[in-house]
Amino acid sequence: MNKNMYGLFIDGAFVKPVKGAYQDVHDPATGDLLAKTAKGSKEDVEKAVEAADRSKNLWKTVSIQQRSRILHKIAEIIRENKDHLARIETQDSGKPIVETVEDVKAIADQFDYFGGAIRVEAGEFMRQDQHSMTMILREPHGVVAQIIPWNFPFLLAGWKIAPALAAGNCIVIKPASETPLSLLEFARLTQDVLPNGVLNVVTGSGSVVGPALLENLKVDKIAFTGSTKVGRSIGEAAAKRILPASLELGGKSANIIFPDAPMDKAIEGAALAILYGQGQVCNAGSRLFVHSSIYKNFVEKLERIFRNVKIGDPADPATRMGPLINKEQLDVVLGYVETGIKEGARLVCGGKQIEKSPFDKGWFMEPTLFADVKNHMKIAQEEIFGPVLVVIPFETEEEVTAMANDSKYGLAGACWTKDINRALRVANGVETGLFWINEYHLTPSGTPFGGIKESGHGRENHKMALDAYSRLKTIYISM
Ligand code: TAP
Repeated sequence: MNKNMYGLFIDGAFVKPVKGAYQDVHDPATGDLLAKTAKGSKEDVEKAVEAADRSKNLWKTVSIQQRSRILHKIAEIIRENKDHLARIETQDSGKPIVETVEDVKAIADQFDYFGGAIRVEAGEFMRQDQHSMTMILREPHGVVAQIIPWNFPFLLAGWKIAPALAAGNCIVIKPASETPLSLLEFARLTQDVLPNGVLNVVTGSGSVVGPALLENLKVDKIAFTGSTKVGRSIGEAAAKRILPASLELGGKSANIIFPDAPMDKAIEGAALAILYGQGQVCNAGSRLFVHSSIYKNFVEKLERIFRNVKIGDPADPATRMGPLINKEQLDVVLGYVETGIKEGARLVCGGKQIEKSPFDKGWFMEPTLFADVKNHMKIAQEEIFGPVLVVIPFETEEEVTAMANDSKYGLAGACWTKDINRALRVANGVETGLFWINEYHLTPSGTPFGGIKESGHGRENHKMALDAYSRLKTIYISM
């Protein structure tokens, strides 16, 4: 296989897909062909699951100390290859290099975090009285299937792989068809560190690989990050098999600006909340609520930022916004712009594809700002997944809390104010899995991440993810 042709990673080696089919992977900034990756079939999934199943008894008996050391070793490998991994991620996803460098660092940290966490979270022991005690043992599920979206291909894979390995599971993981390369490179880089069969990567279409994983009776758990639509179908299929499922899904997060906010930071934060990752971020601050007393001024300042964002070659460290992932996504986002105009929202700036992009091709889009939006409008209720911010004025804390909660989603949110009492009241009142005060987007390892309502359930990026990747066995002893 040539350098830009990837097979499936099964049982510690790259192998050709059973049916010999491959799919193209493109650079969204240029549209150029980057690589070809295997189009996995049901038979390939079976091979990968078999490999994981064969290895599970070995991996679960590797001592906690040794597993911990292996996770720290993986962290080291990621750091040694950080430029390579970030460059691949940028080419594959169009995310600016300044962002992918941070993602890669965060994943190295994630392996260190779980390498440490498993040593102290291996189980519990309680003496009930002089004659009895309880032991709680952490056991791995066995074979876990993991499905990853294209918006944080490496970061979200790392958030799943690290706790699953730490808890002693073997993995079959499927990256998004748009962005498989960083994960395949990760498999190659860790080939000599992990025993064969412990990590298997099956590329291919979600509608083929996903059901094949769900139907395979040797799969003991499924973890999915992606759209609410696909997540719901996975949840239903898992429920039929009583298969444990973690679902990290969509969002439409509220970002609330009070008149006493640290204003410069809040304006920058409101822009970053939506423009980071071109707005293709599940927890993007895509619904901005601004108090009416500062509304006009705030929107004008945001407009200035939006009009001056450095959009360009994602590989250039000066670039702050790259292209959207593909034409389909661009069309979806442009469709929402039309909807917003029809609904009567005021388009302040943006709204169009950038034809004159750095390469005169690719899927670049102008940062887009809608003002005078009503919370019931489609553009305020549906996840757009692009650089489109809707701004909604509000009068009172109660009113804005109610509007923030008037959403089917509940992933993240934020408020900006110098009044800590108010900040905590709002943080308590907003129905969401994660809430920032005077900050946005930051999730260092140890910050539980996950949603409520239609944003899914389960938490990652925290030691509690070990529970999702474990079966807890309680042994009660009477003496
Ligand atoms: P999806 O279309 O749902 O795809 C996600 C993954 O599922 C891809 O690997 C996809 O494969 C696969 N898939 C597609 N159909 C499937 C099926 N029938 N069965 C099993 N797997 C299937 O989402 P996306 O467009 O890649 O990602 C964007 C969505 O992810 C947004 O809604 C975003 O909010 C959400 N997201 C959530 C979070 C968290 S932590 N809550 C984080 C990031 C993103 P193919 O690529 O081959 O289609």
